Amino acid sequence: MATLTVDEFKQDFKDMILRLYAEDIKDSDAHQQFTALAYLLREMYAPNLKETRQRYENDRVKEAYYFAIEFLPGRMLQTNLLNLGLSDVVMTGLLEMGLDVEKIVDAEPDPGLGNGGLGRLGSAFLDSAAALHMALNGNGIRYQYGLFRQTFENGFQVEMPDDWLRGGNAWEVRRENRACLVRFGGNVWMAEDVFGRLVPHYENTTDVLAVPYDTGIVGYHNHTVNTFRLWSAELPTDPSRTYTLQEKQNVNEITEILYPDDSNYAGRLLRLKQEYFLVSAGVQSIVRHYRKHHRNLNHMDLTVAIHINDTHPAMAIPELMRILMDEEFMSWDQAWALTTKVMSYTNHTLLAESLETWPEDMVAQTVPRIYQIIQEIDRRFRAMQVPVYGDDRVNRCAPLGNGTVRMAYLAVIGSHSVNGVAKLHTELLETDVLKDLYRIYPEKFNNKTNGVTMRRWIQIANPPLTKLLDSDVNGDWKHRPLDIIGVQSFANDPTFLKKLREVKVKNKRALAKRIRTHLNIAVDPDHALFDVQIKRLHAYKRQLLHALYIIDEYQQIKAGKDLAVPRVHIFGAKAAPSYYYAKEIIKMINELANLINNDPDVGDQLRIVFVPNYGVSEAEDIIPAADVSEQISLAGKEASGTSNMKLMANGAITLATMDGANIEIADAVGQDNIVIFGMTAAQVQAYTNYSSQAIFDGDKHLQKVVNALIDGTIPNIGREGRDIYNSLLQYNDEYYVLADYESYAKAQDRITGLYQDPERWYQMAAINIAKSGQFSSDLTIARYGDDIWHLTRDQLVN
Ligand code: B1H
Repeated sequence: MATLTVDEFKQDFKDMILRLYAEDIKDSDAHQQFTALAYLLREMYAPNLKETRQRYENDRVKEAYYFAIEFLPGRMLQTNLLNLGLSDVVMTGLLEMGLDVEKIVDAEPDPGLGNGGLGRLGSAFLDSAAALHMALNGNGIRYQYGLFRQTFENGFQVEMPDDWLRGGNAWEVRRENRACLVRFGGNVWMAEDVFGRLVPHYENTTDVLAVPYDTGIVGYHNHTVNTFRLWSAELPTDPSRTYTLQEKQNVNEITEILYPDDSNYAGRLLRLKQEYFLVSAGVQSIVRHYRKHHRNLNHMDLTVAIHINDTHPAMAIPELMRILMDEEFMSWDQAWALTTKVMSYTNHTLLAESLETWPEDMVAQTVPRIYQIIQEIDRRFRAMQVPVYGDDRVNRCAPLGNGTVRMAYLAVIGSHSVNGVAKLHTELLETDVLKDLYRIYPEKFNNKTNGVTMRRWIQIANPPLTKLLDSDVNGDWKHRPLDIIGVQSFANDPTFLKKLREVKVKNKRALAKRIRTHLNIAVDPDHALFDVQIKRLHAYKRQLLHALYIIDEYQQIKAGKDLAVPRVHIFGAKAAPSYYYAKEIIKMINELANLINNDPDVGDQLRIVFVPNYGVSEAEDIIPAADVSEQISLAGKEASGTSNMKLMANGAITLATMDGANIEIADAVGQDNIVIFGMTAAQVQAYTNYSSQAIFDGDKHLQKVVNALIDGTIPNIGREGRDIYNSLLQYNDEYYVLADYESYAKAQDRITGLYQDPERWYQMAAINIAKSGQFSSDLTIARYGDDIWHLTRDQLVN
């Protein structure tokens, strides 16, 4: 923790503005003020960054490297202030100088280097590891453009480039001295060198310079600052060569954009290049670093662990094999033993369409040496396993099949650990998606239920709740997440529940104000229930189910029946630009919003707010104000979910199917404190003769709701309404929306009933907060460290 008085801070800040911009504070703008603050903080933690690195090196501390094609760090100013223990001093100083703190915070670009939960999880893990003194480093891509910025025009999603680096990035340090070369394409053949060793010979390759940019990840109130390294592709600086403009473009495009497809595999050549670029640069720099202190790599597994986050970085396996054999001259067997000890893999999805399979010829042309190694992995896997498990099973799960490289199988075979991200998800991996490999390697499989960092989602996003917990709850919930259980002892204390209600109303008022200013929609924070669904737009997540219920409510009002509780339905969701159906859902919800928000018959009873450009920063505004958390995916489809955890920790009541981590939330809070509906995963699996038409035909009420999509009730959705209607009826409703509708509507009615009894409602909220500790990413990352990577850590958390 840094020590600094308010006056010292004010002086330092003034000096920094002068040094950076040759200006007085009064002439500086919010972005300059943010930048000056960031530089000040960086100066403060830089010594700790250096010392942390040196400590790991000198003490031969085992370090893990989290390889991920995406991260979603969120804004870092408040995180760093909190972790350095400087929030109060700096806030006070800024206020005394008459500066607008909120404007300064908002001036920091929110790096959109990920699509959703997968990227956010990686960033939460880095935050938690630093808090626990765990040596975990991030390794990713420095995309020049992050996930697109979403706006709505006539209700349609419009995508704009996210030029997040335009104003510079105050947190990063470019380290050209640590750059390395990544080789693509060309021809490769094996031939003996002068010592008679078999080594690869390359011709006509395209070499790309990978330049690292490092950002410090500051530990919470400790001295650890870990490294988050992002790689940028540049032309090599070979003075003997000149490059054409086209060549320059080919290189630069590798790290230009993030692919905007969440849970969907596109199979583009450029994406394959991104994956190998990340992996090769990352593994090379790890090996180089290790080599500084070791004569050979024989015992690398004792101090290095590499984690493959989803299959995107799975080529780390053949890449490490390449280096061990081609550059360190290890035998295959020795290299393979080492590689499998170093590597571990997390699977994040059960959806067939998101499992990566690259065409073999594309891999052969793009990374020929890596392809050779994958072929050899495949050959040896078959030779070893066919005699035991037979041709059929081995064919089904070998790394190569149907002319493709099957990345998930490669990742499992090349790792010592494979984990799913919630209990149900891991179970389904074992019994379904990866069952053949589970049969062969049962010992590799384990579960690590996801988590969220309570520093960002409670301490930063929800100061009123933080204050209440600090004043009323015993223990040390900020360091020991499970201590938040202390809230449970107040579950029957009307005074506490009243305070909890005041916290929620305060947050709802703040959100209502933002909605009013930015979207020009009036919502009533004092009476209406805020019903929140925030996540990527995907058919399996079933925003449509939620929307159908809103149509139902609207029809009720139009029929002259008032809602018992006024509702504000809040959506936040980006659709992948190429995901046509998801964009139609957005258009439909926006038109429904337009209709409902402007219909005088509705009065104050119903609102829809579709918050554009949903991301980490928007989540920080919405989550503390949520009453209801919609987690309504078709059971068996959502691997875990993490917004469910953030929302419960902020006292929202979960309305959920038994899917992903919802099941564990239900176990934690008990059936009385969550609202569960719909089919279970087993019921979905067993439901072989589903006919959405039959359900539709048998339910008059449902017919009226669904027909609103096509009967002109909702203006301006001629085509979209018809397409959505057809998806439900003509195409037999792939995600069982109609099958679950009745159960969902009843669950919503239960919510309405519960909300009318505030004491009961806030009792439920209190229990949800009390039980949220187990979903802290501090606990999750401690388990990764203990069970998978074998790292040392702070023992406070258990
Ligand atoms: C999750 C993805 C994902 N699972 C491919 N898979 C991507 C797959 O760019 N791509 O190609 C991007 C993302 N993301 C999510 O991971 C799950 O759907 C959530 O249920 C889970 O909570 C989250 C973190 O484990």
